[in-house]
Amino acid sequence: MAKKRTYSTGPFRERAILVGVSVRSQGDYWALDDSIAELSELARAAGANPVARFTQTMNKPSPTYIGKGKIDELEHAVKHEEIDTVIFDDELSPTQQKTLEDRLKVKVIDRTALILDVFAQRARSREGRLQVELAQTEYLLPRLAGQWSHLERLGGGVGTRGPGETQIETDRRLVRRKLSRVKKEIAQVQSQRSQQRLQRTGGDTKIVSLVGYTNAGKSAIFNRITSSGVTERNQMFSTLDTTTRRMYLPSGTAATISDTVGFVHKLPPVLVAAFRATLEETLEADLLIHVVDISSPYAVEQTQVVSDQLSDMGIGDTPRILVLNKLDLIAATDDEPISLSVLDQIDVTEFSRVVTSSATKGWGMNDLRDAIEAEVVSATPVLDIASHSE
Ligand SMILES: Nc1nc2c(ncn2[C@@H]2O[C@H](COP(=O)(O)OP(=O)(O)OP(=O)(O)O)[C@@H](O)[C@H]2O)c(=O)[nH]1
Ligand SMILES: [Mg+2]
Repeated sequence: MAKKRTYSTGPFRERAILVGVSVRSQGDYWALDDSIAELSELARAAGANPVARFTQTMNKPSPTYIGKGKIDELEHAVKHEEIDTVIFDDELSPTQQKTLEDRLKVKVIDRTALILDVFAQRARSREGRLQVELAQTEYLLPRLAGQWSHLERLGGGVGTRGPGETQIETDRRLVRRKLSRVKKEIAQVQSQRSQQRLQRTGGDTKIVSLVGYTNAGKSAIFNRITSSGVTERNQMFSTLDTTTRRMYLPSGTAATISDTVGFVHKLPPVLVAAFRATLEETLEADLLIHVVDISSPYAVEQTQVVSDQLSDMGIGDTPRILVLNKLDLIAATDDEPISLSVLDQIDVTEFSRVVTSSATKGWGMNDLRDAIEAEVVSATPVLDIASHSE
């Protein structure tokens, strides 16, 4: 069957339908439409072309993820819109996925598979690839029964790419063997890294780590502060590997600062677990710099997601500086000064200091250096909202 294309030239992109639900009893602070908007961005990043959205608000979770009537509607749309893939906004259980795939007769993937796919495309270093491979394999293991013969028939593409792909036709025993091999390799990489860290820090240099939502500007700030050339790009998950540099604080004291992988709403736990080696600098940091893109309409939600994920990782109590970045994108006019209304909506007591910045304009970098110095040298937390001075 010939596939519809939006344009006659350019690469073929799978036509996808996005599906999300909001469950009243679960009271998520992230609105359904916003979550689907982000899913759409992830789908594009993975190479799909989202052509329709199906959403439903329900009183309680459904065993089939969405209601019966909606599945009928979806089935109809899949047939008539020549859909290749249906993407669900939450992690589906293996049974849900199988049931939906049997019913819709096209590839069914979930948010987790999509995020793993984007990571698989971005992974360059050996460590990054190993970690994505680990996460994909952990994700696939409970889903192996019967599913992959079906998927192979449907072809690969979005949600099936990456190092995990080669295992599609193997059985669980082989996958388990592979899991232990990957884990062993990661352990080796991890021990090399801790040795390097020890050499670098001599054990007593303070460790500072940038954290934040993907695309917030962590790499841009890192480059400004350390004069490095880490990739900064307007796309999700540009950074997967941690880069660490020595930095000198205004008083001359040395510290190390690390740029690392970003967070996202509903970040799959398999991924966080697999990326433990990469996140080591963050886990062991004396100070976290939480970077927020203040120009995003979701700045408040994104800040909350990152705070929650840091708590889940067991580092909710590490001292933290809040950096409100991309200040240049919310420029003030003569009549209206810059609005930092985000500050009214987030719990600033989590942070010892707040700095405003624009990494691209170079605003606020000296304030940030001063704030880091004050935190790691004096270690007396004071809530001090500095305005940029450059
Ligand atoms: N206008 C403006 N753009 C910025 C600013 N800071 C970063 N950017 C841009 O925002 C995009 C994302 O920046 P990155 O530094 O790659 O973001 P990141 O937080 O490292 O993102 P990931 O590595 O994907 O998690 C890039 O296109 C940057 O040039 C800023 O202060 N103002
Ligand atoms: Mg980055």
